[in-house]
Amino acid sequence: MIPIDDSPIVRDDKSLILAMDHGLEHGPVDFEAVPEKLDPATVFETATHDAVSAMAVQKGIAEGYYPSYEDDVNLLLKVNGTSNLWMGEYDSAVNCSVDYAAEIGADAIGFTLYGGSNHEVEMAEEFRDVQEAAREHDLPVVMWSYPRGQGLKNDTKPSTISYATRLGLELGADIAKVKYPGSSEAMAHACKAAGDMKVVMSGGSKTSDYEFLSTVEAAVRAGAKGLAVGRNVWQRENPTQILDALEKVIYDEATADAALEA
Ligand code: FBP
Repeated sequence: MIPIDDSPIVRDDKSLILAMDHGLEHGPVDFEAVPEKLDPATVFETATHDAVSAMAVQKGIAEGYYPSYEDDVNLLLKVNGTSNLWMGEYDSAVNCSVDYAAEIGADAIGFTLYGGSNHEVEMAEEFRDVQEAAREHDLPVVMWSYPRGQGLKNDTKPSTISYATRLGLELGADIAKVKYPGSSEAMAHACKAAGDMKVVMSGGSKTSDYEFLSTVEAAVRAGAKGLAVGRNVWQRENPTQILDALEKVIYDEATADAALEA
């Protein structure tokens, strides 16, 4: 097993994962304000920025676009996902095998686990297969750890987010991606609950530069090892500018103010 810190998706102990699986998870609605981003090549271009340590996409986009970017972008292949057309209890279809992900050049595997869903048991069993296959290929596993489902009223409650990171640790993820629990203190507890596993913050819907960078700063200060972000980067008019600032906040641990002034 290769130590996670030796993975190309980690730079100086941190990661900035640029996610673009929204066309599946949310539908084309996320691209309405930025119709040019419907072309995945535009987001792969953004992912060539030095700050981006991996780009997270589904199989079809990897097959079609990754060959043109494999020298400049590290691929995080998301092996499950569900559309917003699905109206049932939270679940995520496994739509790519780890063997095939490795064959098309993945540097890491991504998997969504909805702890608390009525489908948690099957999802955890699917995760077992994915995690063990990933170990065979020496590929790290990033868990989108999103407690959701009938019993969960608030998916960003501090105790829920700490439970989410702990699930990642105990089920064998290398990195867990979780929602920000609302404060640096709550994030610190979630990172502690993760033991030696890395925690990255989930980006969320687009906010102002300052609000976004301040939250990332607070998460990093609390022990988060970076960010997995989509809309807050590629829905912006100038993704390079926000990536320049994120590079400072994440890797240099600069404040949001300092990153914006530079
Ligand atoms: P964002 O930064 O745009 O939230 O993207 C990160 C991500 O996890 C995507 O990989 C995924 O498609 C989306 O968020 C899921 O969002 P939601 O939490 O709204 O279901």
